[in-house]
Amino acid sequence: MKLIRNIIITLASLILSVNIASAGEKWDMALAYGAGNFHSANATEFAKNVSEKSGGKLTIVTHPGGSLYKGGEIFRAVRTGQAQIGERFMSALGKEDPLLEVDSQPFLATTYGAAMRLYKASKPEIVKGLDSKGLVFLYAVPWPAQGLYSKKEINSVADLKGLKFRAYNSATIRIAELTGMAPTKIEAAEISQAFSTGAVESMITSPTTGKNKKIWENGVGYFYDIAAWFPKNMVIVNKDAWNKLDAATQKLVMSEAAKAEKKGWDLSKKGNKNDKKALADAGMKVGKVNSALKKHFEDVGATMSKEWAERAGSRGQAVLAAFN
Ligand code: PCA
Repeated sequence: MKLIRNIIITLASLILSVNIASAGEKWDMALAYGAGNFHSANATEFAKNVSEKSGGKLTIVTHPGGSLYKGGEIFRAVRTGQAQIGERFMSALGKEDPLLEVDSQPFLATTYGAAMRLYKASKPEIVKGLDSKGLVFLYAVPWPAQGLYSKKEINSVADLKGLKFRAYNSATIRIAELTGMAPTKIEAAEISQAFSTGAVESMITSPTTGKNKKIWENGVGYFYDIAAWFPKNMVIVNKDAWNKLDAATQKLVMSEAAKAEKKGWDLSKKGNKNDKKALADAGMKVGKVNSALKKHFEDVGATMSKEWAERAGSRGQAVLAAFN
C-alpha cells in the first residue's frame, strides 16, 4: 500500500513539475495608447511574433489604452516588476534621466533623418541609464512631427498669450511658460475630455494624436505644422523578468524588437503625411505658422537647448557632440 502511495505521489509531483517547466514565461505588456494607434498596433504585432516563434517559452499579452497601467504609471510598473514589459513616452521621464528628454528639444532634429541620428547618438547612454535602474531597453519609435493645435486662429505670439495649454512633458510646459500660455500636464487618454470641458484650448502634439482623438469634434479647428521635434516611445523590460529567459529566447526578443523598430519608423513616416491629410479632410485648417511665430518658437528652442545642456551635463555634451 505504502509503495503504491509513494509511486502515486512521485508521479503526481513529476507531472506537476513538467507542467511548470513547459508553461513558459508570460509577460503582460502595458501600453498607454489606444489599440488603433500605430505604436500599439506595432507592439501587438511584436508581441504576437515573439509568442509564436518562442515555441511556448514566452507569451506576451498586450494591454492597450492604459487598461493595465496608465501612461504615467508604466515606467514605475515595469521597474518594479508589476508589469514585465511596457511602452512609455520617453521625454516624460526627464526626472529619471535628462537624456530621455533630448528628443523633445525644439529644432534640434526636425527631419526623420536627423531624428534617427539623434536617436543613434543618444541610445548608448540612455540604454546604460535604464540598465542601472534594472531595465532592459528593446526599441524606440518616434511620433510624427509635433504641431500646434488651437481652438482659435493663431497669427501672432500675442494670440497665444494666456491660452490654456495641454502639455505632455517638461519640455512642452517650458514652451508654454516661455510663450505666456498656461500649461497643464494631461496624458493623451484625457485629451478629448480636457478640450470638450474647456479645461484647455491648445496643445502641441502629432497629427496622429489629433486624428486618433477626432480632435475636431472638440472644437479644435486649427493645426499649425511647426515640425520642430520627433519625440519617441520606448519599450522596456524588467531585468528580473528578462533574466528568466534562456539565451535563445532573449535573442529572439531582441531580433523581433529590431524588426518592430524598423516597422514603427516606417509607420510613423506614413502617419506624418496621411494624418495631416486626415485632419484637413475632417475640416480642420492645416497650415504652417507664419514667420514671426516660427522665429518665436526657434528662440524658445534655443533657450531650452541651453537649459537642457546644463541639466544633462557631460553626458548630454557627449550626445550632442556625437549628433553634430
Ligand atoms: N502624442 C502623444 C505624445 C506625442 C504625440 O504625438 C501625446 O500627445 O501625448
